[in-house]
Amino acid sequence: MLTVHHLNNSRSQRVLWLLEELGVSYEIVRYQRQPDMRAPAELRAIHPLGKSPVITDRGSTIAESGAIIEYILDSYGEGRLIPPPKTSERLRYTYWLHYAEGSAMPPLLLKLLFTVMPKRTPALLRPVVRKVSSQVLTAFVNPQLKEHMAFWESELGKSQWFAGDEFTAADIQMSFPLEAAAARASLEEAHPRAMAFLERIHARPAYQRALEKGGRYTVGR
Ligand SMILES: N[C@@H](CCC(=O)N[C@@H](CS)C(=O)NCC(=O)O)C(=O)O
Repeated sequence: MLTVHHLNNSRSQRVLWLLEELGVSYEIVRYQRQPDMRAPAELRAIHPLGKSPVITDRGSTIAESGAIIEYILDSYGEGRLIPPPKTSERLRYTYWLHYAEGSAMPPLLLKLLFTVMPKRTPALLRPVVRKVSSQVLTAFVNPQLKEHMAFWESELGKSQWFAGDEFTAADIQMSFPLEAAAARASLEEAHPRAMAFLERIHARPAYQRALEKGGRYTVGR
């Protein structure tokens, strides 16, 4: 049976959600984040980078959210949640599937790191680290996030889902950047379509079932 190696409160929530949308049976092996938020060492026994999500199925180990989504849809999708090939929707789908981790997440991760860093610095060094972090955020990270969020807002004005009028796995992949932006980049300010997207996905029964299976998920809530 397909196994999801699930790190609590992480991107592997998306994989649970996809499997729930498709009605595929799966089992969960759970891993708990350490106090420093890193994954425990046991996850490295499954994949050398020790990141989540990772799945194992039919003798293969597959890491990286986008690759996992492709594998699951190829193996179990029967054409669901992906637009037909050679359509403009399929092109948009492929774009968002890659963009989510390739372009949207890096500035969101920088935002998290430079926000948290001063809090975790010894008191003596904290004023310097706070100043540097604040400069990086102001000059580099926040302007980029602003552009990305405006881009999502504009794209969601063309259709209610990222690849077109139909809900697809690209929306599942894009959920994490939007949820992260709502949690740490003030997405709620002046991005009503993006916030409505989040409301729509959170109302889906499969999203709710995945939450029950995956446990506490503070990025999404
Ligand atoms: N681009 C990768 C990112 C994987 C990733 O960074 N996962 C985080 C969880 S959201 C993780 O495993 N963090 C724990 C750690 O780095 O130790 C993907 O989408 O699968």
